[in-house]
Amino acid sequence: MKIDIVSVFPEYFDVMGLSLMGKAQEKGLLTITAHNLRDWTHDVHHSVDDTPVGGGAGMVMKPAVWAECLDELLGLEPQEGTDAPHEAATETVTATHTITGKPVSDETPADTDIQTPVDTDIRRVSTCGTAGESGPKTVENAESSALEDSFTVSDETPACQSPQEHTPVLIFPNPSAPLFTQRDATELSHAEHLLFGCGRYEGYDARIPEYYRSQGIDVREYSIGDYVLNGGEVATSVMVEAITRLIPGFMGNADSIVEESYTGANALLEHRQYTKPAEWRGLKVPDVLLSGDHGKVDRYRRDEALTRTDEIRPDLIEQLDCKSLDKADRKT
Ligand code: 6GU
Repeated sequence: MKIDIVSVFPEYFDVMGLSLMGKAQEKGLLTITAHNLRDWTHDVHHSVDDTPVGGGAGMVMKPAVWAECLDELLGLEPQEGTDAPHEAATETVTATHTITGKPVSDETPADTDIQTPVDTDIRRVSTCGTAGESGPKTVENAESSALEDSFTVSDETPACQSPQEHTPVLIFPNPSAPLFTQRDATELSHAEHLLFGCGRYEGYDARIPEYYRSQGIDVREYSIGDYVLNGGEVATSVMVEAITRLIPGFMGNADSIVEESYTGANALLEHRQYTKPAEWRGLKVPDVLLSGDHGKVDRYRRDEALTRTDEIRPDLIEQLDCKSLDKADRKT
């Protein structure tokens, strides 16, 4: 899977080189590239926002800058003349960087990022190599190795489809959009290319998603919860993590994601977990979990999941499909 993220703070995504997400990139299952939206501006101030039409507080992100960026990353023809005319940028700003499992400073001179020209075509960018590779790793290389890997782990992947044949899914985090759920994460984990556009300030011009939808692109807008964040970066990180952990081969232990506990009509909160010792600071692990009787353990855990869900998230109980309940469940 290839993930492009556009933001005015691409450094937010440096952490994606860590832990399982970093390992997945080293394995070639995943390529994440964070781009600086300001690389597509042409004025000396690299401005990306303007005052809201109709008045009101704050600033709104301008459609023209986004469009130049998204046209390029989506592989669409640039629309000459429809956007504000531009002079060539003279200043170099923070450049695109591919995030790998290794800190950039380990293997690449610190100023490599900053020297990338503004008009860089990301599909040709070579940035830092990953451990065990001799040459620099291009996005294209990473992508083809991702494809090879996914053939070995999943027979659902159709053969002989070039990546260009897959239009990307364009995702805009937006606190006023429908909630992002496990169901969305599962669906998007099958995509080959995701492009996230992180808004800041009071948001982005509403015509941006509208335009790309009109061009036949699969455009999604999602909120991650009922609270307000400063911008789409943290929401994007949340969605990327929820999606990528479902990629076949991503998790060391495949069992950990079999449950898919928030998906569909069987969505229940998980039962609580314990490890050893059986008694700690006077608090005991429930006896049944020590009994060695798997049937009883399963029943106990299922009851606990049902009771806890009823207490904490009654909305999930209401959505439950009655057919997914057995006789013993109904007693609980
Ligand atoms: Cl997607 N963006 C922002 N700015 N705030 C949020 C959100 C998104 N989801 C919940 N709060």
